[in-house]
Amino acid sequence: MKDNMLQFLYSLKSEKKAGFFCLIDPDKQEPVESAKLAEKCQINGVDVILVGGSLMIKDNFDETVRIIKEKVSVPVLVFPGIFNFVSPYADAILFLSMMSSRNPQLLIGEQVRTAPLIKKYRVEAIPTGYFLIESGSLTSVQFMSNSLPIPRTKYDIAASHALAAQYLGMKVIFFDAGSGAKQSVPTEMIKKVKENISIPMIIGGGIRTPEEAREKVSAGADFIVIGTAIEKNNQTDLIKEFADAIHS
Ligand code: 1GP
Repeated sequence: MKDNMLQFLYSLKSEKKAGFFCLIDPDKQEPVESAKLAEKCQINGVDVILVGGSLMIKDNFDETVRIIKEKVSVPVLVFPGIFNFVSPYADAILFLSMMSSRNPQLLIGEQVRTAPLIKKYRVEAIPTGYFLIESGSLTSVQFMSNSLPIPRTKYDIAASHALAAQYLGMKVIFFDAGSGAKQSVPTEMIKKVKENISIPMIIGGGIRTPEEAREKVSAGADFIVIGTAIEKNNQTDLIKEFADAIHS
């Protein structure tokens, strides 16, 4: 499975209505707790575990990925937030360029720093156009990236960015309102973007309920990322409800 993550994501999309990604932030708990959460997610219908965060203060990233990999059989992908990093234990990395930003460090600088490590560890890199969307309040990713999000009512700007990502060769795009966002990516924006591109779209940030997740899938989201809602309300039932809403 290690060499075919992109293919796995494409087939996930064709087998189920959409894929369910759970985001685990190593800064929020000890590695053993992260692994328990990942196991619970897998049992209750999560398709992919993402590991990452905006700060990574605890210096436990590799250990977290390693222990999660021991416990689950679903793919474990690195979602590096804004500062690219990689783990030899991961199945793949979402190799991000933050294309909503005009900060060169996030468009190409971080990638140059990380690329040799990806080669060394032989981790699959999935070229991902990453877009931060205005969410009603200042999120960690916005502050840490020192860049403006795409305004939430400017659908044309969003669609043009997504199309540029596709023409530049990105295999997937990620529209993110930021972790714990007050408002998730607008449903209308997802519709407008999907009309313009043919690559899959990941949607995350501020999705709190299964109903909201279902709405994003109906609008065209191919993959849904849930972090905070699961982390705060670490309940089997809720994870299952999210899985049902996303898959059906
Ligand atoms: C953040 O999209 C992810 O980058 C997940 O967001 O924590 O708000 O679910 P939440």
